[in-house]
Amino acid sequence: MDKIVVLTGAGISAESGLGTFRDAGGLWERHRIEDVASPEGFARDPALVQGFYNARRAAAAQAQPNAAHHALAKLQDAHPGEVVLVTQNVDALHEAGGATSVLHMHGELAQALCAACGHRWTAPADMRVGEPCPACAAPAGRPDIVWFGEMPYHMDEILAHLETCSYFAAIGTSGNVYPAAGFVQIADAAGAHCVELNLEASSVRSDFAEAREGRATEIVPVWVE
Ligand code: BV8
Repeated sequence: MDKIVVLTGAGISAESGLGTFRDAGGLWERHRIEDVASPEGFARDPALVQGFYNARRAAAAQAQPNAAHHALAKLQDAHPGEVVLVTQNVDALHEAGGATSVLHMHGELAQALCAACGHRWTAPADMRVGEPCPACAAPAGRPDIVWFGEMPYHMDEILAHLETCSYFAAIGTSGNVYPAAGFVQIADAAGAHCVELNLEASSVRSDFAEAREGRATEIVPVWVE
C-alpha cells in the first residue's frame, strides 16, 4: 500500500479569499502573533482574541473551496484509505471540497473548546468573552485552536503516518512553524518521495526532492493527475 501524506497550509486557501499569515497584508501583519495566537495573548486580552477569531470564522463561512481542495478530494477518492490529509488550516474548505478524514493539527474555527472541562461544541458565530460552556457552564469557552506553545492535535497519528508513507507533499505552507515544518524530514528519513507545491520556495525547500512552483489552483490539479 503506497501511503501518501499531504500537509497543507494557508496558501491552499488563499485563492478562496482567506488571508495567509505571512504574505503581504497577511493576518499577522494586523496583529502580533503573540497577541492573538497564544494562551498568554488570550489571557491578556480575550476580547481582542475572540474578535480576531470571530472575524476569521465569518470569513471562512463565506469562502468556497477551490480547485486545489477539490483535486485533493479526487486524490483521496482515487486511492481509498491511502491519502492522509493533514492541515495546518483552521477553515473547513477541505471538507467542503469533498475531502474525508482531515486531520486539523491546529484546530478548527468551527469548534469551541471549554478551557475548564475540555468539552468541545460547535462554535457560535460570535464567541463572547466568558462564553459559557454548555457542559459545565463555566465561562471558559474559547476557540478550539492550537496556539503557540500548545501541543498540536493528532501528533501520534501524524507521526505514525509520516514514518510509513511513500510520498509526502507539502502544499501552500511557508515552513516557518514547527512541528509541521519538520514533517518533511521525518518522511524523507522514512524513504518517502517529498514534493513541495507552493507559490515560492518555503523555508524548508531544501529538504524536498522535488518542487513545483505556482498557484495551488493550477499546480495541485496537475500534480494529482
Ligand atoms: C509547539 C493556529 C510544543 C492559529 C497556528 C524556535 C524554533 C523552532 C520552533 C519554535 C521556536 N520557538 C517556538 C517554537 C515553537 C512554535 C513555532 O514553530 N514558532 C515559530 C514561529 C518559530 N510552535 C508552536 O508553538 C507549536 N507548538 O511547538 O508545542 C509543546 C511541546 C510539549 C507540550 C506542549 C507544547 C504550535 C504552533 C501552532 C500555532 N498555531 N495556527 C491560527 O490559525 O490562528 S500556526 C499558523 O501559522 C498556521 O496554522 C500555520 O501552521 C502556520 C504557518 O502558516 P502557513 O500555513 O505556512 O501560512 P503562511 O502565510 O506562513 O505561508 C503561506 C504559504 O503559501 C507561503 O509560502 C506562500 O508563498 C504560499 N502561497 C500563498 N498563496 C498561494 C500560496 N501557495 C500556493 N498557491 C497560492 N495561491
